[in-house]
Amino acid sequence: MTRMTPSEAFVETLAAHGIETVFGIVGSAYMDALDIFEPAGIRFISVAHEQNAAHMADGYSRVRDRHGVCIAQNGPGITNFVTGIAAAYWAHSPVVCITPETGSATIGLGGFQETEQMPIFSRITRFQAHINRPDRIAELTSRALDLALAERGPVQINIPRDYFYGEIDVEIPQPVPIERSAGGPESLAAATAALKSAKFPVIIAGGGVIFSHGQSEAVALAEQLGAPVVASYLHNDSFPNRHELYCGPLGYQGSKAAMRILAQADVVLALGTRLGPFGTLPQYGIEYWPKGARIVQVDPDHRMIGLTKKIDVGVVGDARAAAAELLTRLQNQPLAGHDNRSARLEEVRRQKGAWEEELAGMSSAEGSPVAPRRALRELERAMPENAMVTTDIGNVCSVANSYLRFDAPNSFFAAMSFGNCGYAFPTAMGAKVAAPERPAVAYVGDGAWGMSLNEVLTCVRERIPATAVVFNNGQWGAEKKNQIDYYADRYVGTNLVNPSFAEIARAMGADGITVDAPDQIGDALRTATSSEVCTVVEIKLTQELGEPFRRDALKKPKRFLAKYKAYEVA
Ligand SMILES: Cc1ncc(C[n+]2csc(CCOP(=O)(O)OP(=O)(O)O)c2C)c(N)n1
Ligand SMILES: [Mg+2]
Repeated sequence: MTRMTPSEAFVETLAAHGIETVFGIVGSAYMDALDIFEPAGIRFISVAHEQNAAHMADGYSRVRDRHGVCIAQNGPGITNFVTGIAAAYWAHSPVVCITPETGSATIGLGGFQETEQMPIFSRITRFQAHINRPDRIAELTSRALDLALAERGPVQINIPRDYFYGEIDVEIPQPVPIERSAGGPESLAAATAALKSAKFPVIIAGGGVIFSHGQSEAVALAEQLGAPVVASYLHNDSFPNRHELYCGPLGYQGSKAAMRILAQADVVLALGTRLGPFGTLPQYGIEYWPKGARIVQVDPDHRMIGLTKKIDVGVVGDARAAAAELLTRLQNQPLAGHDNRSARLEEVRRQKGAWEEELAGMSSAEGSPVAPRRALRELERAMPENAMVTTDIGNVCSVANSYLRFDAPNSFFAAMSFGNCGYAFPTAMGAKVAAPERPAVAYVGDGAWGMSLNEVLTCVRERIPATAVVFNNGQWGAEKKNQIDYYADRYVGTNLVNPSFAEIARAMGADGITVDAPDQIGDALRTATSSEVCTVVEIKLTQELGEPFRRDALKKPKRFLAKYKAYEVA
């Protein structure tokens, strides 16, 4: 036991868990701890809005595969975190949300900057630690830090602001890492049997393959089975895209080849995926989910097993360990899918070829302003090998799903199922802080850019040379697409009036490049990603839009009242 202040115990515990970076905005509530971040080896990155601090922590955590930490002032600073933490929850990011709270002596009186901070985060965190006495600050902080990694999701550490002060005798806890296993013997035996008997096995490689560092095990298993591999929605970096067995990503604006191959499966190995419902909806009119196939699902979270799809075998296990175990069990075994291996591979080649040809045909438009798909193709061509790419929620960003290819894991950090506009840029900033040697590129729509551009200030101030590619189409396009398809072109709230975003970036002390022709895009991206300063590449696009997000959830409007009759669409 050592005598120290709770602030010292708190900061020492963060340091003991290897925390080097904290994103946030200063506040008196935790200034006593903040004051000793630097001597503890912790860099405090001062941002423009707390939501973005949470997104930066998310991006940082996804790249480092370690904690991403954010902190703010009690009350309004903390409520500003909510969207960022919800996004991290659905991205499975180990974000640590530190929430100093109003003082314990006056809580409940409605003093300054007071709100109940535990209920707000109760459904978007994996664990909430409330520091109920100053002398438990290290223990509870350490517990939260362990659980963020063990359960791969955000945790909250709620600290009454007066509990940073005082004197306590404390031992700083060391991290308690957990070992993950392949799953139970019975489910693994059933999974092996299913894969052995498969005539057309297909693997869905999910985020769990990345989180478990299981890419080489997944590759070995796919090769052993001769199984085509598709990536789950927005996990385009879960399997080397160059591999001959790789077909492409599923889901909205994904690969038709991946969908057509999955549709032929008789056994599906869903490896490290919860099979999120949005990511498995029919696309392009293709009902690709193989309803007759036997489904083997591997996920470390037993609550995800069989949640969204009917499955035949559920393995509660780690994707890497399970893949390695299945590989061992399948070695030197007769495989029903062995004889038609080359035909299957031929089918993969055929489907990939057809989709690439279709994509190329859609992506070759000339002219200024630039057609969105042409812009995405030019960006794809110019993307540096080791880039980290984040994508926002918007029509152009979503169409990018077909044009983003990766060979290494931890390269693609899309706004996942929470689907919030404003995710991509701060996440790219966090990624850049986590891996300064790699280019960090955010794809952002012009509407969403209005939520993020304030963080260019942070990039300048904190020297974070992230790149933003802003798709300037003068509209909240993804939502306008619904008005086009369902609401007789009545554009309520979807037209934008934009300034020059490149000029704004320059006024903020960053660089800005405006491009309005296809042949300028590659150079602009290369200049931006090799620059020492944050660069905003603004691309002037046509207003062309791809398929809407939610055909599954929209209906033509029906109106009963006479005054709204003209607003009915037959
Ligand atoms: C925080 C938040 N607000 C609103 C929405 C609804 N929404 C989804 S896509 C979209 C339009 C995005 O427009 P823009 O960023 O310009 O991209 P574009 O669709 O034009 O490519 C909106 C408003 C959302 N997903 N998140
Ligand atoms: Mg737009």
